[in-house]
Amino acid sequence: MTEATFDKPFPALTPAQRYHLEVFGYVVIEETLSADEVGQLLEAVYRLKRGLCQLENPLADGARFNNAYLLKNVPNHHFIGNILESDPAITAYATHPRLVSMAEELMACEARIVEMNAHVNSRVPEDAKSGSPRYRFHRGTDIPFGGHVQGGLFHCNFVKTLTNLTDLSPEDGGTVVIAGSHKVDVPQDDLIELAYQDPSLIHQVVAPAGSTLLFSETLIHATGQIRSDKERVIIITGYGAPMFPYWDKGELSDDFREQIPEQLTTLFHGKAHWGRSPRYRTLAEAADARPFAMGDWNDRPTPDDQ
Ligand SMILES: O=C(O)CCC(=O)C(=O)O
Repeated sequence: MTEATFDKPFPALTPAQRYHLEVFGYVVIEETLSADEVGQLLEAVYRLKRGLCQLENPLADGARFNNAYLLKNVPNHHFIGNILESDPAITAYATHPRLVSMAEELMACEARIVEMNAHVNSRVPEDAKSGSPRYRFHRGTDIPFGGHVQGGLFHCNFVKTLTNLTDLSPEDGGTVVIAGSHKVDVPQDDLIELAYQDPSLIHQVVAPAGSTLLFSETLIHATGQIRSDKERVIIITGYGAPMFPYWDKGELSDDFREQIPEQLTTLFHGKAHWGRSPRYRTLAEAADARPFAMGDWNDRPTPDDQ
């Protein structure tokens, strides 16, 4: 049973995509964004990076540029945090009806945005020399706390939609994950060690620009290793259950808050309540294939408007 606050497809994933997500803890969906939408987001991220790089102190304790700041500021890696209101195209990405619904399907509840950031990174010279890459593997939540199973399907209360804005060939540093680790509750270091012993267990995102990696934050994952000369640009929204806080070291500005339409209240502010508006599907259910574009973030129709 779905209780939508704005019009979104449900289920958002095809049975085969949901099965892939179930088995591996992630699924990559190509063409979630059009070439034009990718272009708008790429420009927005580069504008932010330029603006931030002009600040004397662009880190969290310094000044902000369009409310964003740098979480990492080294020549080959700019990690830009708190970008939710930094550009209308970026806000549109975070509120994209299909992407929000994909997140809700994995969480099994209504979504609240908990973090929003972007990475612009390129090859680290020392990395290119190492034949067997080591990654900064991590999880965002643990399985007993973050996960649950209902109707035979795994769900997690913290998930991400990570979209690459540049093409990713195997040399271009796509996100790496330890396939299936999202529901194997044994010490994380043991899983990491066995994955290094059998690298076929490490799956890497290789996909054209405009593809979205949807994953459970119980899945062990990391930034991949760039071995090409290409810069990688990705944009990420983290979604949590509606009673979760926003944890991106940021506050939405008053000006932005005033523009939030009623049907997006939970998505931006969450809900101070235990009710999570459950969202479950069966594997047999076909995807709701209605087309949804990125559109304007503050002009999302309600289901009744349709
Ligand atoms: O850079 C990446 O591909 C992965 C990002 C990541 O590890 C995260 O968002 O937790």
